[in-house]
Amino acid sequence: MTIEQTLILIKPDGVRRGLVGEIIARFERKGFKIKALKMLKFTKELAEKFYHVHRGKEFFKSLIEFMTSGPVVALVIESDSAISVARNMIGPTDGRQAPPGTIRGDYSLSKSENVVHASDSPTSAKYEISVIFKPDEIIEW
Ligand code: FUP
Repeated sequence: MTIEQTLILIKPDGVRRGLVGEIIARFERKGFKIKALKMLKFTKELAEKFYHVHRGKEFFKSLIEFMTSGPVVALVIESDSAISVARNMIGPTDGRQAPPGTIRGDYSLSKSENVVHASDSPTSAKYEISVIFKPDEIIEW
């Protein structure tokens, strides 16, 4: 058993479309513990820091514009193997290819506006959590 924490973002399209409750409910029902939760609006600087691994790629500018286009909801969730479990629940990047039953498969028809983010490795989870949350915002319970 490996207890992990991972960072979930409900992206601006998910917030605009009123999917916040639906998406949080899926993670809760699965059994994750919510350890931190907040709504925020990404600045350009924060979005570029969060997605620094994609700097230089052809989609980087549109990704930053999209991620700063409205509020997001960020969560730290915890479970055994949280990182891979959450990745399987969100599905592949492109909502057109994501299988039904995954969040992207059920709610997105796009590779860029794909409703939700989940960290893809222990290294990125640690980094992404630290970009969005201060240590004292993660609640022990
Ligand atoms: P994912 O880990 O599934 O969120 O996907 P990536 O880390 O590869 O990409 C991060 C985000 O960049 C995606 F969620 C959407 C955006 N993106 C595009 O807009 N176009 C692409 O071709 C690839 C990614």
